[in-house]
Amino acid sequence: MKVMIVSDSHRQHGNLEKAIEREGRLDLMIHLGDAEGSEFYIEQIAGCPLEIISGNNDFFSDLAREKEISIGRYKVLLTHGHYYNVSLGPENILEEGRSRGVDIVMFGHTHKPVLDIKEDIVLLNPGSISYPRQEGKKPTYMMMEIGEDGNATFTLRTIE
Ligand SMILES: [Mn+2]
Repeated sequence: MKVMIVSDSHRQHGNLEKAIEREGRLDLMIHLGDAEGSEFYIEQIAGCPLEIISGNNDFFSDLAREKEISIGRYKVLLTHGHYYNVSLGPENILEEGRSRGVDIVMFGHTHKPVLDIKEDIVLLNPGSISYPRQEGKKPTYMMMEIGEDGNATFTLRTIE
């Protein structure tokens, strides 16, 4: 099972189109907010189901603010992250994920990728596919693949 995780596209889809073309057939696309009304377009180009939540720039959106979904045997919290002050650090979102008992917390908002695989929980931020802010400022997204043993592997991917 192949899952693409993106965030903070802010109505710029060139890099997202490149990423989709590069990865080939997907089983699921996850968007962690700030699509700014482009969710139908994104679902169309993904060619697979889309799980999406609203971000702090989705003012008029009727998307859910957060979701808990299952991917394989993993329980996953999808949240943009601004409710947990992720710009200041991961402490609050980590606590929220642990209190909900999820296996993976996926968030965005900072436009900086994070992949922190702890013993009890995974913190994952794919960065921004459109407006990266980490050092080097390359657009990023994350791939999650579930193998035949049911285990997930995560890969941070960069667009040059
Ligand atoms: Mn954003």
